[in-house]
Amino acid sequence: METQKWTQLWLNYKDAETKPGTADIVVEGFDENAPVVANAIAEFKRAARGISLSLLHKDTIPGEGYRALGSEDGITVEASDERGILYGVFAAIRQMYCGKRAVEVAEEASPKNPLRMMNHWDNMDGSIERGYSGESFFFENEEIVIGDRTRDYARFMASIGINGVVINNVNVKGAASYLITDRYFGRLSELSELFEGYGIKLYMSLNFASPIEIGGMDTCDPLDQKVIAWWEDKIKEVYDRLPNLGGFLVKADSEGRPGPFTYGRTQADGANMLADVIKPYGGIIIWRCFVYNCTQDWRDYKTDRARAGYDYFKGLDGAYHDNVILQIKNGPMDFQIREPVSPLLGGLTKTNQILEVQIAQEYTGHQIDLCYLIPLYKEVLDFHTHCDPEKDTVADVVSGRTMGNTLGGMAAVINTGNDLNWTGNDLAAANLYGFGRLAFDTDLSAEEIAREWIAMTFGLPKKEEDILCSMLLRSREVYEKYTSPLGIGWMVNPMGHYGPSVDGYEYSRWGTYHRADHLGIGVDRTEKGTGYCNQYYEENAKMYSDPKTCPEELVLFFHHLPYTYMLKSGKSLIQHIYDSHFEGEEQARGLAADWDSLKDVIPEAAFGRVKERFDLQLDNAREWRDQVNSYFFRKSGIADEKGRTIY
Ligand code: GCW
Repeated sequence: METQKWTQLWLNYKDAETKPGTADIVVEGFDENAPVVANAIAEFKRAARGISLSLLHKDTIPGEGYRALGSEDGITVEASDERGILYGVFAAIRQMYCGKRAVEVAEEASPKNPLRMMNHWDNMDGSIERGYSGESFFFENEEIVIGDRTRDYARFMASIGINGVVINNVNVKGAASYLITDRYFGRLSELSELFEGYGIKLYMSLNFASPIEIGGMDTCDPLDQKVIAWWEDKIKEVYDRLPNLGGFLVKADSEGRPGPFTYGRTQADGANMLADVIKPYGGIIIWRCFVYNCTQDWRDYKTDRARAGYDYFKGLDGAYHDNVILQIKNGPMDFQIREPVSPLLGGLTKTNQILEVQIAQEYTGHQIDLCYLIPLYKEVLDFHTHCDPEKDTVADVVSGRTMGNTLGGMAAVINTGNDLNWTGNDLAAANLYGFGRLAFDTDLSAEEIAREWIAMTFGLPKKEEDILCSMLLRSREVYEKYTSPLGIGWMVNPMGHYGPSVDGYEYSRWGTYHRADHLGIGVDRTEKGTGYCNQYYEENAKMYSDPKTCPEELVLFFHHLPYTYMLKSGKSLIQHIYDSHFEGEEQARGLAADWDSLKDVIPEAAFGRVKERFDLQLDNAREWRDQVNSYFFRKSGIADEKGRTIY
């Protein structure tokens, strides 16, 4: 049986075949046989047949940056290093597939973020935690898989400027604990080499309890001399075999994972110990701040999960060693469709920071529902933390502009799997593409990115491009409207996290409550409540602590309000809940109808795949609408002013 080959996403080079095959390649100041340069040339030949290419060394161009310029003689890419060459070639290809002729190509850029990383939550049995696009293409039956698909993956990542990939789940269990042993070094070194050829450093997630689990010791106390000695030997062994390894990502003391708290040590004790051990090899330790009490009592109104990251990590600002980076989720809870920005971002002023976002649509529709997430990432990046008189946005902080540090950037939980189209929903690839582009250049707009992705993936006529672009740009708000209202989050089915269950998390241990009763809803996070508001700098603390100045889309995140509370729109809170849910469902149907209108211009297979997803999305939107509206009607006893059907 013939198996269909996977799609080429935004590198599908539809027109390339029609062009004549030979052209000159000139390389000056680089070794044309060096893997990165050779891969750049191969990519160019594949995408732009018949066009000449010159690759020139130019010291004046910043690291990883490039200047790509077209002329009658073809394309010239100048850079000071090999990654710059690779990115410059991809930039030229992008411009040509976005409508420029070769002579018109002109772009000069260098990355705004030093680290631009993908985090895979892939398990070694092939499953993917929160994966909605099939199984892992890195792991199968506890073995590492390397093939054509791995190379295509690396090409896609290089084309959007990704320079680091963590291949395994942050929940490191079973076989994954053995990734730092002889059992896997051979394959890992092959993978690392393949990645290096595309400017990507290999990283792995690490089990903090490795000394116990694979070392046979009875402790993993980070201050124990025997434990430190064990790590020294282990890391030496790892770097003997994987000299290019970037370092490790660690989830400690979180959701049942082991960590320094067991031994009465701090997060800094844990991170610094590993960082010191890995330092001689140039490695880094990326330490996650997703640490909170996941065995909370729902009766307890004082403990607030939103506070946890700041409470655990802020006090140690300045104590983390210089090859430690703290990785901070964009919001204080967990990747909801709307959350305020984590107060740790910029709250820390002496510590390297990476912003973590989730491309995998765990709470945003499982790559069934359309949800273009770039506007959400933009909001986070543009947020003024007030940590500095000038350079105070999250983009400033994580890029290193605020502190003048060189370790920081952006990481994303990726949405890929071994589905033929990589991302389950073909349109979810826009988030994958968009994250990389945005991490490289945080000034790009959500619309520019959407248009690039559409042009490269589908190459549509203007009118149809506009339709698809508008669909993407509307989708996040539509999803927000038919799911949980005004920043409250969490009304999802527990465990799976798809579909509504208004009280699904209300009486659970996870610290995720909406506190609705017959009079009102919301969590009081002001001084009178949990005090979370005060984790922000004064300007923001003040803004959030008053429902009148708090951005309305977040008002229930910060305040418990009566259903009769009047919003700026002149609507009561309850009426807003009804209206937004009716509108959201209707607008979801609008998205599906727009997709139908593209039938003639989208390749048949992709069209059908996405159409199936829209059918499911409409069921989902309807379910959300009716469950949420009915729930609040029954709680409040207040009827919909417009008399629509509520059950
Ligand atoms: O959102 C939660 C997920 C877990 C995940 C965890 C984390 C990898 O539900 O599946 O575990 O976050 O970020 O560590």
